[in-house]
Amino acid sequence: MSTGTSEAVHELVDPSTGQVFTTVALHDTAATDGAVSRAAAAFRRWSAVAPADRARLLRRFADAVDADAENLAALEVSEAGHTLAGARWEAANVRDVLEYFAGAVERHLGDQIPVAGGLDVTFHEPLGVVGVIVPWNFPMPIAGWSIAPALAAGNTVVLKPAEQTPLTALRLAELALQAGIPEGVLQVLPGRGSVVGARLVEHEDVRKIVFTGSTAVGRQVMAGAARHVKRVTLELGGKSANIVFADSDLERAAATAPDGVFDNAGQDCCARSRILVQRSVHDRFLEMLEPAVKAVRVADPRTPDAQMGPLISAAQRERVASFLTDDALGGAEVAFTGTAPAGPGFWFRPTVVLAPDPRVRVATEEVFGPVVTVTPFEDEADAVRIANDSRYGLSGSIWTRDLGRAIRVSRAVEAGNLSVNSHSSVRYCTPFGGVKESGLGRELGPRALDAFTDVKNVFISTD
Ligand code: TXE
Repeated sequence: MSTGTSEAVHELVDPSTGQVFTTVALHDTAATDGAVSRAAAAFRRWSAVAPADRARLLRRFADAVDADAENLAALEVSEAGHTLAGARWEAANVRDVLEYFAGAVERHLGDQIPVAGGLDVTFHEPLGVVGVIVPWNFPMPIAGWSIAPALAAGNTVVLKPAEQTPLTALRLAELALQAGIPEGVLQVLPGRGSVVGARLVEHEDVRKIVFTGSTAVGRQVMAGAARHVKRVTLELGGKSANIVFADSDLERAAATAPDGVFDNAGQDCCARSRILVQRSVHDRFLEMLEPAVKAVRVADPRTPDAQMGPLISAAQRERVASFLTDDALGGAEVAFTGTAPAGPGFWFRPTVVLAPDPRVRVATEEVFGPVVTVTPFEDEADAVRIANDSRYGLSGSIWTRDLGRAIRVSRAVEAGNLSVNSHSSVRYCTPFGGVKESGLGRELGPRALDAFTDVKNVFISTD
């Protein structure tokens, strides 16, 4: 739980109503230092707990999350504007990730290396206090993706949620305590990025930072972490391509393209926000895309059939709209839009932009809203060239029935996570992360524990 002195009281706004629904105390640097010392003290005890016992506690934590799933989902809907269906999936994802890493830690084996004159073995040592800085777009699962492997490996965590969305993380910390995870092992500290976040980055006793957020802040985090040679994992922005070849199941590609980009109102680092379509099927694809976009149910996220909710804030809505002015479009044009409620709340209509020139701003910068560009390409080489002409490299999709092409293009596109004939990017058991300015390191999957441990080599002489 959060403890320590508070800097200010911060109002939380429900994005679907625009109304303040509760307040939260923001912490200051002194409170951050206090939390780090408690985490450092707790680390000495927690790292000494046998992996099997840590795993048992994490499974109990997973059960507590499961039992509280409806409440967690409701909090996510209120603070982040997620659809109820999406928020339920997120609570289940946190449960799954806790169970997965409870299982993984006992299989995180060291090596025994053949050497002369003795025995050489390696150990995976926990790092110490891990600072986790979480954004507002998927606050609950992103918290879980660090908490689970960090704690499983024997680290302690101080987590700073985004200013807009602290509630699910605070609840997770309560559930951890209820499950028997000792005090100080997981602390959640709501606060400003420039205060609590920056302090975690600069604090000597924080041995690793996991940061998810904008590339601009990610760069500062990496620079700040360098001072103490702190380990970093960075999950940053994206501008992912959805490449549709003429030989694909075009109907399916068009029907699913809205899911690939409008999930969470496009506030998704994996959003396939650039559709690249082979020129020979470009017009036919657009004809099929239009009804699919118009059918997206943008509605009160608490209604069971809502497929897309509001944007996180009025500021985000302004930011998204700023990409669609004539000046910003620079020759690109809005082809059609879906529908959205009139308000109150921070609604935005799913919007499709024709961008024959892929270098215009709306087709190169991360919009982080329900806006997708459509650009034609000539052939495979052209598709790969346009897809890779980006400073980002997080995810992407490739639609084709030609297996050889699927493999060739998957190898050629510069991204950490690609899907063929699908838009799925995230599974707790597979690695996730970006290349280029989309980030550094991988979360989730079978090797994630490596990122929360250092290898120690020990040589034991037999002489
Ligand atoms: O992100 P920030 P913002 C992108 C997306 C979005 C834009 C801005 O394009 O429109 O970033 O979003 C904390 N030291 N993504 O402004 O500022 C902050 O408090 C340490 C993509 O919300 O990067 C929050 O907890 N921490 C992304 C977290 O960093 C600092 C998800 C992210 O905030 C800090 C979010 C500092 N100096 C935004 N300043 C994705 N990869 O999905 C801020 N923070």
